[in-house]
Formats: sequence, structure tokens, C-alpha cells
Amino acid sequence: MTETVATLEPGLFKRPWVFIRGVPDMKFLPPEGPPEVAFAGRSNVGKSSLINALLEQKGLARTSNTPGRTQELNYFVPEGFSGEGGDLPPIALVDMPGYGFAQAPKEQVDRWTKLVFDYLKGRVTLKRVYLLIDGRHGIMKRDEEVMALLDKAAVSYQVVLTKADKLKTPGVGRLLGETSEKIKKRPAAFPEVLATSSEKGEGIDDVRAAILTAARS
Ligand SMILES: Nc1nc2c(ncn2[C@@H]2O[C@H](COP(=O)(O)OP(=O)(O)O)[C@@H](O)[C@H]2O)c(=O)[nH]1
Ligand SMILES: [Mg+2]
Repeated sequence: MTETVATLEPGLFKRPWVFIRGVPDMKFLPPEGPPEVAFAGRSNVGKSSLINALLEQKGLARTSNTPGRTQELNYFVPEGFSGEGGDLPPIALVDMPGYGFAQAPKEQVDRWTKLVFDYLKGRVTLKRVYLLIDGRHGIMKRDEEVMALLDKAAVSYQVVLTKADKLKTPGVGRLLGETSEKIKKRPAAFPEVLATSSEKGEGIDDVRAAILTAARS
């Protein structure tokens, strides 16, 4: 029996995925080829939880209550590709190191900034960044700075409000409206803002569909 090949179809998210590498520096990036979709946002906003919810694999991306712990670009791909000789996966999801951890030493912040800026500016196969915003706090100063960077680098990004389960229903609608209004003039921002709860599974299918569209583009 021949195994079906992982393609950019909704079934992709039902397949097993694997962590392939943590990249602490641009020189360790995997071979350029598959479209990449990256998840950025403050520490603790819910990046790793969202990746686990999208892939229905609870412990795949390591979630943590210790902000600022992950300092690498963590690569996740559908299982079954050697990565050698053109045997590349159809897509890669990248869990980016979080920002905005007040207690982080300057040296660490500088290293983060360099890695993230280099990646966002220089990775030609990066199709879309999902910029996660904690639904309880809304867009903060550091988020604005990252948006400005993405606009400058002309990297397409879409804002995702996280932890919607912590808000009352009217609160989610209001925040979606406010957030859309705030990003209206940002050239590289996708106008539609999504709301998710990784805990309750809300909005997860919308993010999956958006990822497929971005990866196919
Ligand atoms: N209530 C709720 N908590 C969440 C949700 N997503 C993440 N969290 C919690 O927020 C904390 C940080 O999540 P994590 O995914 O590690 O954030 P990251 O640092 O951005 O990768 C963890 O304690 C998660 O359990 C969500 O949708 N709802
Ligand atoms: Mg994380």
C-alpha cells in the first residue's frame, strides 16, 4: 500500500508532525524550499499552545510558564521527509522566540533582536507571520515595533488574538474591531484579525485555512 503524500490540503493538520530543529543562528536554518509560516508574539502570548492546537499534538511545541525561555526558531514539519536531496516537506511552521520579557538581560534581548530581524528580513520562503496578541492586553508597544519591522521588511502578517476564552463574548467582538482599526494603515498587515482559544479550540480552523492559503501563495 502506498502512503499518501503530505500536501497543502486540510488533511495536512491531521497528520503527524515532528520537530526538526531549533535554530539559534541564521547559519543553522534548514534548506530553503518549503513555504514557511512563522508565529511571533510576546513571551507567554500562546505561540506554542497555538501550534499544538493547530496540529492536535499536545506536547509537540513546548509550552511554558517561564517567559523568555525559548531563544531559538523552532521548526515543525509533517513527518516523513528526510530533508536531504530535495525530499523536503510541503510546509514548515516556525515557533519564534518571544519578546517583551522585561527581566531579560540586554545581551539576550540583543541576540533575540538580531536573530528575529535577520530571519524576518532575509528568509525569502517566509510566506506569512502570525502575530499573536494576548486578548486580555491588546496591542502593546513592543507589538507595534514588531509590526513596524514587518511593514518595513514587507513581510505579510496577520494578527491573531489569543486566549479568547478569558474574555466575555462581547469583549472578543469589541477587541476584534479595535484591533482591525489599529492595523488599518499598516501596509503589510492582513486586514482580517482572527480570535482563537487554544484551550477551547475556538478559531483554530480559521487559522488552519489561513495558513494553507498563505502557503499556497
Ligand atoms: N486560557 C488560555 N490559556 C492559554 C491559551 N493559550 C496559551 N495559554 C497559556 O498561556 C501560557 C503560555 O502559553 P505558551 O503557548 O507557552 O506561550 P508562548 O510563550 O507564546 O509560546 C501557558 O500557561 C498556556 O497554557 C488559551 O487559548 N487560553
Ligand atoms: Mg513558546
